[in-house]
Amino acid sequence: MSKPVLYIFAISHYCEKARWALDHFGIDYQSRYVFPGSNRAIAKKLGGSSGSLPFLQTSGELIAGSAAIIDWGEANCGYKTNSLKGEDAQAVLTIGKRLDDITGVHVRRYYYSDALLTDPKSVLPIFARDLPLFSQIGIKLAWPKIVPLMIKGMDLGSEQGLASRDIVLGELDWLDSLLETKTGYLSGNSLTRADITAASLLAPFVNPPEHPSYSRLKLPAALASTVKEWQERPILQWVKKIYTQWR
Ligand SMILES: N[C@@H](CCC(=O)N[C@@H](CS)C(=O)NCC(=O)O)C(=O)O
Repeated sequence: MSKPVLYIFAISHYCEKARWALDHFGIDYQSRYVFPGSNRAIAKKLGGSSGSLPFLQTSGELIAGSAAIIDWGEANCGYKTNSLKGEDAQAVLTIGKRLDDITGVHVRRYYYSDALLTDPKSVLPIFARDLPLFSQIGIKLAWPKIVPLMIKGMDLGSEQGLASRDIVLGELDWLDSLLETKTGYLSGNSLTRADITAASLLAPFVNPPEHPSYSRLKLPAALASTVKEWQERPILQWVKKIYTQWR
């Protein structure tokens, strides 16, 4: 069987979540970095209905979305000891769903609302770095056209950025409270998919050295200064620790 192919954007925290889980499961796969905007055409060509990244092409199917990729990894890794289901699988899934639907969306909108409006060039290197050479030139030329499409697609703006920041703050409070059980994990006594999800989706605020792509992530000044004030929060300290221990 040929290796599964994971289609990703280097900057995407959802892509990091799927990649980390596949690494954790010990699955031998190939990463393919995607030119922004071409993801939908690629998905369509491969028979997928959603073009959002990440998606995973296996020998039999196209698996769309980080949560479904983790389900697939869990079913196909063959090592019971690597399971990310946790002792209370339903509680783990419930935490993961909120992280995916709320936390991750607003971390992204908060970041891009500042970065793409005030300093769009700062976002380019991380998208460009891993593309084939020809596409690296192409993305530099196309960037002025890609930026407004991203702004529209994600409903970015200064008001939206502030609204997302407030939502993120509520999410950090919630996550701080989940850590109060002192097991070192968000649910139960072992690493679960909820931990990988939380750490990946908050990684832009922590920039852990173990992250495969964030050496290129540069936060705009205003966002960087807010995020600096948050660094001592239990959940951000925990993200650092989880990356060091598990990534
Ligand atoms: N909940 C989804 C979110 C995926 C998502 O929003 N992907 C973004 C990148 S962070 C994307 O591909 N956006 C471009 C598009 O949808 O065309 C998951 O966990 O996979």
